[in-house]
Amino acid sequence: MTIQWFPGHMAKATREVQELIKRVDVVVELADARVPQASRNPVLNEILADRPSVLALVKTDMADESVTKAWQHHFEQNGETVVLMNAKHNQGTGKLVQEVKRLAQPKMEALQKKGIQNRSIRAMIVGVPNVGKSTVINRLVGKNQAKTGNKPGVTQGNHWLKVSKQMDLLDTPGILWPKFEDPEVGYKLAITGAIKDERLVYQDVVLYLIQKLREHYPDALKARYNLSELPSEGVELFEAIGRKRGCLIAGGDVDFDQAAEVILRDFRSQKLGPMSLEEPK
Ligand SMILES: Nc1nc2c(ncn2[C@@H]2O[C@H](COP(=O)(O)OP(=O)(O)O)[C@@H](O)[C@H]2O)c(=O)[nH]1
Ligand SMILES: [Mg+2]
Repeated sequence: MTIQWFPGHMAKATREVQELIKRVDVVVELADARVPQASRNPVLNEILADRPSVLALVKTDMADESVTKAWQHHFEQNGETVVLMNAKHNQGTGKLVQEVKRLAQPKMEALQKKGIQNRSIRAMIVGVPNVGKSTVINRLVGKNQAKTGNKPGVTQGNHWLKVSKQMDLLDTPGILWPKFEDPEVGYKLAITGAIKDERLVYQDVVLYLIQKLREHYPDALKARYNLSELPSEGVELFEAIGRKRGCLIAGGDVDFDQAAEVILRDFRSQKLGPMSLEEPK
């Protein structure tokens, strides 16, 4: 397994997010609906201090609907506020705004008691690379984007985007790196595109993906790659798919690098259908 993190970089990124969080009333944490656990940062809870947060499961159009529902239930059982979103059909934005307002309510009431009126709610987005932070920001801000500007009383360098009369959004989303002592977390992040690293060994990643899909979505695999039976060994299945897709090197052996690319591209571009890579326990 060659997915590596630089602990120094991770610690720096975490500190930066921690500083940004101090400026907002509510944090919107994005997680990929296909890997809701793997794409969350376990440290976030600590750096939130007592700030309220809402968990937005994004890219729900790419995930298995019933598994996403199970995750929502799981997180809600743990007392979390969950919103399901997808940019493809522009779903969830209104619900997200509503939940942010609800979570900010105690803070806003406290400010009013101190005589501070008409202070906008301040929110920020956090999440792993490529999860959809910019997309959600654009959805929230929409045509108000032009009305951005500095806000007095806030450390210079940060800009606020207007979501509505009552809500501002920090224009810099916080990038969080998940911890993964667990190699499966690394595979899941690589498959879903959170890690783009030239040192990634895509054959390992794709072998993991194939085994997952074989277990949970055998029919989709059979249909996509025109296979009547799925070999039980992951490597054999990998090879069979490569052969079906004509990924061959001279002499007729399967080119696993090329096959890995094809399979990963199929998964990421939804050619296999909506799929989730993990389920709540
Ligand atoms: N299918 C689908 N794709 C999405 C969704 N949200 C974001 N994306 C895509 O995911 C990729 C990364 O999104 P981006 O907002 O740049 O992520 P960021 O790195 O967290 O800012 C882009 O190609 C988006 O079009 C979604 O809800 N559904
Ligand atoms: Mg971005």
